[in-house]
Parts: sequence; structure tokens; C-alpha cells
Amino acid sequence: MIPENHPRYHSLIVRETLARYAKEEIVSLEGLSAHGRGEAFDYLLGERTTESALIAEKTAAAFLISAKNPVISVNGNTAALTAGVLKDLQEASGAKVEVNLFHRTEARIQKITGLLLKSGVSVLEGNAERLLPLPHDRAYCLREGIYTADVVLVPLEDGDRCQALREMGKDVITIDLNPLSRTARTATLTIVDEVTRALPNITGFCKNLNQGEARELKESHNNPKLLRDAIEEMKKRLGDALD
Ligand code: PTJ
Repeated sequence: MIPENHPRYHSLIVRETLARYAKEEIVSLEGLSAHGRGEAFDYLLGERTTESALIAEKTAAAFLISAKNPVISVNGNTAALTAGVLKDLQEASGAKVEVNLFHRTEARIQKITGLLLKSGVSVLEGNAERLLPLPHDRAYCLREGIYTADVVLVPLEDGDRCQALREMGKDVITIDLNPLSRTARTATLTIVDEVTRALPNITGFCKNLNQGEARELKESHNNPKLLRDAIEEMKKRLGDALD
């Protein structure tokens, strides 16, 4: 039992949730260490959505609502943390949802799909084919999903696939608390924010943006600046801690 007045209550609840889903093999064991890395960066950000992350979330909404075939790619950690809010994002953005795993097993695909369906998310299902130019199992995807998508939202991504998707001419939006990661630097647009804070913000913007605003946001977006802003925020908090 974690007491509600514990200063790290939220973070402990999230860890407990991930540990529970790891026992069910929805989250991979590697996913637990990936979360720990994310937590460390979130600590440096003050565990809040920064002003520049909010701009990135608005821009992500712009990309999604103006795409022809937007797809949200879901892995174990994303399903465990955001199954409850993905339905709203799917409805607001019109995006398809596809499960795509690094540590891929048919059993995990089925379990994650089941969790998403139970949460009201409509999930693409079918015969995944080895369609992405990658040496690992993230190469498996669906023709009507990631393979033909023009915009792919990939929370908690690994660098290889992000690069492969970019080379295929797709716009890739990632959510990654680490602004130094290869994914963060390769993506079209990087949201340096915690995934559970980011998704509801993107949903809100999808509901309110018009096509003109969306076009302007897309044209003026500047990913290197968003990454610099995130690093500056972290530097500032580290500097403040020394005062
Ligand atoms: O479920 P699978 O098999 O597809 O595996 C998923 C993991 C996450 C294990 C896999 O994609 C992986 O190894 O990812 P990486 O390369 O460790 O990258 C994950 C990135 O997400 C890291 O840069 C973390 O800082 C970041 N991250 C972790 N937790 C969060 C996060 N970013 C936002 N919100 C989080 N909660």
C-alpha cells in the first residue's frame, strides 16, 4: 500500500502499474529500465509540461489532423500507461492504432491488443509483414497501418525505427523525455514530456485547431529549437539546485 500523502505518490503508483503489467508480460522487462531512464529526465524537467513541450503537443495535433493516414504506434509501456486516454486521442485525431513491439512475441501482441480493446480503442489487426528495413522485429507492421501511414506518432521509440520511417518519407512524431536520444534528434517532431501528460494535451489541441492554424504550425515547426529549449530547462533546474 502506498500512502496517498507520500511525496512521490504519483511516481510510485506509475511504477507499481508498470510492474503489474510486466508480470502480465504486457510491459517487457526492458521496458521497466526504459521507464527509469525517462523518470530521471522527467525529474530534471520538474515533472511538468514545459512551455515548449506544449507547443510541440499543439504541433503534433496539427500534423495528426492534417494527415491522410495517421497512425499511433503502441508498445508495451505506452499501452500500460495510456490505454485509458488513447481512445479519446484516436477519436479526436482520426488516427489508426497499431501495436508494434521491439520485444515482439505473438502473445504480447495479443495481450496488448486485448488491453487496448478493453479500453475502447479500435486496434488494427491482421497479418503483420516484415515491411520496414530493420534487422529486428520492429520491422513487422501492417500494410494498411504504419507501412502506408504518412504521419506516425511513436511514443517511447527506439532510434532505428524512427530513422527507417523518416527514410521512407514519413513524418514521425515522438514522445521522449530524453532530448539527447537518437530518436529525439531524428524525428520530425519531438515532444519532450511524459507520455501520460502529453497524450491528453494533444487530444485537446486536436479538438480545437482549425486547418489554417494547423498548416501554420506545421510550416513553422523547428525541432532543433524544441530540443534546445528542453535542454535549457534541464540546465536551468540543475543550476538552480546549486544556488
Ligand atoms: O514494448 P516493447 O517490446 O516495444 O519495448 C518498449 C521499450 C520502451 C523497451 C523499447 O522501445 C526501448 O528499448 O526503448 P528505448 O530505446 O529505451 O527508448 C525509450 C525512450 O523513452 C527513452 O529515451 C526514455 O527516456 C523515454 N521514456 C521512458 N519512459 C517515458 C519516456 N518518455 C516519455 N514518457 C515516459 N513515461
